[in-house]
Amino acid sequence: MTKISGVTITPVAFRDPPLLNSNGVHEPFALRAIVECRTDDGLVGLGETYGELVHLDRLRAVAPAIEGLDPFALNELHHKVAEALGEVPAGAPPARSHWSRPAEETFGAFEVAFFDIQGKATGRTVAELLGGAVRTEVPYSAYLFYRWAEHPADPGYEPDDWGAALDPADIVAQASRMVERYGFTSLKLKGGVFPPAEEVEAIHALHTAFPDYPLRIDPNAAWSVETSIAVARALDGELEYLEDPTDGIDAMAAVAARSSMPLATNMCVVELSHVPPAVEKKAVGIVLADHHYWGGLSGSRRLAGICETFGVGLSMHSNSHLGISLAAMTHLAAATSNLGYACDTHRPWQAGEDVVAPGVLELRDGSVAVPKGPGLGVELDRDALRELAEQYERCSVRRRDDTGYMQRFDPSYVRLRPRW
Ligand code: GKR
Ligand code: MG
Repeated sequence: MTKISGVTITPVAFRDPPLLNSNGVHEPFALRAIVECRTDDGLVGLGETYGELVHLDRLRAVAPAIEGLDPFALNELHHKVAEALGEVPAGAPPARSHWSRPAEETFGAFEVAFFDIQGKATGRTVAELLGGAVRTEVPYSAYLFYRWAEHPADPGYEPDDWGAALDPADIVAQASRMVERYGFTSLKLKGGVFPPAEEVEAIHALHTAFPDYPLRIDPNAAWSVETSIAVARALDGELEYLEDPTDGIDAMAAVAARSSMPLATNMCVVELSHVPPAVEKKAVGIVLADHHYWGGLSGSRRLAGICETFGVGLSMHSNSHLGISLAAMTHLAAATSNLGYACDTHRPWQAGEDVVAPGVLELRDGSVAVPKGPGLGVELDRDALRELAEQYERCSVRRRDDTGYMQRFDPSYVRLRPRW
């Protein structure tokens, strides 16, 4: 029987543009951890997750504990992760009822690598292992950001050619370029950056320029209940959904009760215990799945089933990521029939750096074709992995800190929730 014989965790850094959000601005480098699980018969399974030190420590604490495991034994993997993170006493019977978010995150990174091995061992794609693809192409949404043209304090850092986006006309220009280059057919604006009236104008401008496109805005809870209701009124008839206008299930429920469009979230429903109150209070119409924190692909499938049961819609969240994550997201979305919305992805902001070999995962007509090779269907580019690992060693970022980075340029900046 195939067994896990070794695990390598490699932190990497890739260039990230100065994208603005309600917490501040993206630093020049985004961090990821690349997980490689090797088997005694020569297979390598890939996973990718957050690269901050706290995550690396957890991955490294778990890595020795999973050696010897059968890569098909996902329940045992659950248990080993919880044991290694001190969430269940060693030797206690396996259970997964009340896992913490850190445990779900750590499990998710290894679970994707295990699925990759399973696929390579059986000649099946991950989508097939998840029950079979119900779509061959997975639609993604253009993720529009207000942004600066370049990182102000990094003279050696070559800026990308997207330029600044600071007003509605810039956002329409950014959307046009995204649509032209990648064929996106739905648009999401990261809000919570400028006063709500300006962001409402940006959505009006997008609606005028792209009248048939589903539009979303996500201010990451930068608005009060009153502001959220006013924005929802101003955008009546223009939004596919309004994502996390305000903070917490109760506040979201108050907004939902007085808004015409559904509310979506990747903030107030992020673990199982949040689902019952959110459903009971009718706080959200759509939950964004994310295998990085919903307990991997199997945990996300469980979430999909719960959403289906309660008539809640399902979309997919993204953070800055590389190709292993995009492959996992694509297989998951392909095999999840009730995923009814174009998924989020930060892919266009990635400036061409990746740890997977090019050729698969191209964004065409707004979609990524499900990779056909076994497992995730992507190949690790070892030279690129080494380069991005060296870039990690050279760069000073060790923890994402959008607020601290913004304060370097605007010392008066404070993180406020709600801000308006
Ligand atoms: O990349 O700035 C960003 C986003 O704001 C990200 O951190 C969010 O987690 O995209 C995410 C979201 O939908 O909230
Ligand atoms: Mg969001």
